[in-house]
Amino acid sequence: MAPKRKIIIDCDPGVDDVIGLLLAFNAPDIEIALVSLCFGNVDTAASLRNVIATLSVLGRESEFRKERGLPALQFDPADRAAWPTVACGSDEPMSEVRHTADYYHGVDGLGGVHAALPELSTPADYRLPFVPDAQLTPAEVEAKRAATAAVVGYVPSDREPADLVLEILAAEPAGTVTIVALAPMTNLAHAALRNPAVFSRAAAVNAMGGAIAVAGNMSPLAEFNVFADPEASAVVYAMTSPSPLSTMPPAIARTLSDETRAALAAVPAPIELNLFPLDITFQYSLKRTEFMAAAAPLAAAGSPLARWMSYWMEVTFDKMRVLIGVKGADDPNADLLIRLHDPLTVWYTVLGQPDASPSVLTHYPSGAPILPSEFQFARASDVRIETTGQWTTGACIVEHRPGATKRVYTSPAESAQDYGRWLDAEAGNRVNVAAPGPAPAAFVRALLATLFP
Ligand SMILES: [Ca+2]
Repeated sequence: MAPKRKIIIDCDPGVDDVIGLLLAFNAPDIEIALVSLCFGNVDTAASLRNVIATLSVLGRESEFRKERGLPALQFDPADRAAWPTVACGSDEPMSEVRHTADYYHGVDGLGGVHAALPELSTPADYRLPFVPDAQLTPAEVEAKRAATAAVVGYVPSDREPADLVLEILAAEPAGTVTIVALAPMTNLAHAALRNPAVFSRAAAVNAMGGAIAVAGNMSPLAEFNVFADPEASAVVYAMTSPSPLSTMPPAIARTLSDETRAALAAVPAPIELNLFPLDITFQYSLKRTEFMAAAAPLAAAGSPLARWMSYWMEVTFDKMRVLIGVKGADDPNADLLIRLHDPLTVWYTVLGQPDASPSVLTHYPSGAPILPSEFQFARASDVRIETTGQWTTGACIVEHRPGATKRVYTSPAESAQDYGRWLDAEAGNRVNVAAPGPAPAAFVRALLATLFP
C-alpha cells in the first residue's frame, strides 16, 4: 500500500469547514498531520471546540458502525497513528480589526449544537491542554497534564500553529505535504515569514478564498477569508512570486528584519498556490433534500454523526431561509442549500494523483473515475491582494488590461513606468485560479457517500 499523503488543514469551523474536515477524515490514503485553528467564522476557542466535537463524534460513529456491522469509517480513533495534532492559533489578524461571521454560523460556529446536544459535545475543560504552561498556575499545569493524557483521537498541542507547520514541513521530504487553507491565512503567513525556505517545501497550498470576477461576500469586492486578514493573504500569495518582496504588503514590508528580507530574497522555489475563489465555490452546493435523504435514515437508526450533523445543518438551512429568502419558504422541501466552499477545496486535495487507488471519492455514480485533472486552472495568474484601500481592502486585483502579455522590461527606467510590474517575468504573483471543475452533482453524491458510507 502506498504511504498516505500528509496534509495540514488550517481552518475556522464553521459549518462548511466541518463538512470539509469530515470529508478529509473519511478520505482514503490521506493522513491529517495537523488541524490548526485561526479566528474567522468564530473565534479560535469556538473553532477548537467544534474540531474536538467533530473528532469525538467520529469516534462514536466508528463504534456505532462496528456494533451495527455497517461499513467502517476511514478515520478510526482506535488507530493511535491516525491521530492528528490539533493546535490553536491566531485570534487576531496581522493588522486591522477582527471580523467574524457568527451571524451565519451561530455564536458557537455550529448553530448552537453544543447546547442542544450536550451528550455529543466536549468536556468543559477542553481548552486546558492547548494553553501554554507559562499562562497557567502550577495546579492548572497539573490539571493540564491529566487532561492531555486523557485525550483520545487527537494530540493536543499548546504550541503555535506557525511553528508546528514549519516543523512538519522540515521533517518530511520537500514537496510532499499539502496545506489546505480554509480560513484567514494568519497562521500560514506567520509561518511563511518565520522561515520562508522551509515554508516553500510545501507541495502546494490549496486555499479557499478571494473573489476574482464576481462580487465579494463581505464587501462589494472582498471575500471573507481575504477580508478578515488581507495582509496575511497578501503574504502567502507573495510566496508564489519569483520575488516575494515585490508584492509584500506595505504594512508588513516595513516591519521585516534584514534577516527576513534576505531569507525572502533567497527562497529556493515559489510555492504552488491553488486558489478556489467564490467564483467557483458558489457553483457547488448541497441541498437540504439531498442531505436529509442521506442522513435521516441513519439519524433515525441512532448514528451519532448523522444526528449531530443533522442538528446544525438544519439550523443552517433555516438560516439560509432567513438570509436569502426562498420561493415557497413554507414548503419544507423548498430548495434550501449550503454552499460547499471549503469542502470543494478539500475534495481537490484528497482526490490526489491520477494514478491513486480508486475510491468512492474518485468516482461518479456511473462508476467513471473523477480525476484531479478535471479541475481546470488559470495557471500562474498575477493575482494580488489590496491591503490599503478605503473601500477595496481584501479585493483580488488581477491584470486584465487588453493586450496585456508577459512583459520583459529592458531597463529599470522602463519597469518603473509600470509601477506594479504586472506580468513582469521577475516580479508579481503566480496563482493558479480554479475554473469550473467536475460536475457539482457528482461532488454532492461523492460527498454524501463518503460521509455516510
Ligand atoms: Ca472556513
